[in-house]
Amino acid sequence: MKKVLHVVFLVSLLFATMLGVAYAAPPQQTGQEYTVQADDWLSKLAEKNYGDVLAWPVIWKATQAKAAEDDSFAVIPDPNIIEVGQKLWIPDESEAAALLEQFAAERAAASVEGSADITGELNLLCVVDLEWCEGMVFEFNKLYPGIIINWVRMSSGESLTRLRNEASDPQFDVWWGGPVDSYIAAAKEGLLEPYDSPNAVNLRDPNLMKADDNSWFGIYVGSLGFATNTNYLAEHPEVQAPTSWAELIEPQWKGQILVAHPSSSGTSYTHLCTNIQLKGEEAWDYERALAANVLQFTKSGSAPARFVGAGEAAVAIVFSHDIVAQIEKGLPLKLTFPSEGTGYEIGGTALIKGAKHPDLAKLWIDWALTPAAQELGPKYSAYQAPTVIGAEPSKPELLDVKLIDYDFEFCGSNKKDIIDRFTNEIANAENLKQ
Ligand code: S7P
Repeated sequence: MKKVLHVVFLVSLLFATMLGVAYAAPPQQTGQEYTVQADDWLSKLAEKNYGDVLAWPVIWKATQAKAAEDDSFAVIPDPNIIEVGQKLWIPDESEAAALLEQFAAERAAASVEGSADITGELNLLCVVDLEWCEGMVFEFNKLYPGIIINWVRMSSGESLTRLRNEASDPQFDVWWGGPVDSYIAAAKEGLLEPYDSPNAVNLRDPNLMKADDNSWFGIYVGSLGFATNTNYLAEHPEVQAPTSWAELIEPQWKGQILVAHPSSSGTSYTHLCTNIQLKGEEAWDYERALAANVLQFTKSGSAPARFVGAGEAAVAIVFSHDIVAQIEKGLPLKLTFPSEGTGYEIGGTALIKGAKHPDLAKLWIDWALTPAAQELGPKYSAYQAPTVIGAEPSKPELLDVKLIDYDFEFCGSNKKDIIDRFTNEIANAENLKQ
């Protein structure tokens, strides 16, 4: 997975200004067949054939069109992964130019312009940090000043419970933020309404970044890391900031670790499901040993970084972008990653089934899938990587680490059982640190 994401983000950096990748059948099919060789990338082939690395979507989409009629051509769901021996179609230069124009037009049609004429109320269930929730409400209102947004910030687990409890009379229209594990769980329980957003064409990797039935869409990506208080390190020269999951259960960290409880926090659920994928059944012994070193479980996933920054404990397990946000605010923290591999999240958004204002919820989702909306994060201390083409990651290095091949389907489908087991066998969800 690391390789895949690494390539995705490298490509995104190279092609931040690319003209678009929306699919359309080529007007004419003049060109040549090509068999992928070792070390080929679509961008390399675009440069070789058109003198323009940015023209790689032409080869990707033209090959997709060919594959729809002729199964000897490669099906390439993710343009960042092509394999030796795959058959591609390389359109000639005039066809390539026509396709690039067509992609640009489709991309323009998939942007959001806003309107003062649209009025109404939108009830937003926001799961990211408060500052980002507030900022995005403000930004959306700049585009749609006639829409009154009533919003509430909750942790992931709480928001899922709220949607379950309100299923017969939903109070929210749109859900925005929090790892998609909860969205997958909600979709399975019939709590989400599929919506075919036109802006899903912007997604870098639709296979990974949206539900097959469009019941949720990915809006950002972030990896888990460790935050260690640098004052603690200075005062305890015998210890080093942890660089493995294994170190966290060593006696030196007794009472020095803060992490959220997975029942309330999506961050902590990502950590738990990461270890289940890394260790299988042994993860439960590991989590038991880790719990013995935990000072107190918190309710919110990002709060441990703040508490550790304030010196309440030495190490926090938190999403790396939330650690960076606290470092940028001046807290004495060092960010490290586990050498065994770390988990990552895709943050989601979805239309809630039975929403009372579905049209406004759809406007929010369409907007959330634009590069303009996704590049707003850093303005509000949110450094997750975007999911759409045309938006650049602000901190690409946070994904250039050893990532596990996180199985969202497994973690989403089994969320309730895994959390129940954790609560029953490891730590109950009472007296969580607020
Ligand atoms: O905005 C930061 C962020 O960490 O918040 C979400 C998080 O799951 C919400 O907090 P909980 O862990 O308490 O559920 C993440 O999706 C997001 O990256």
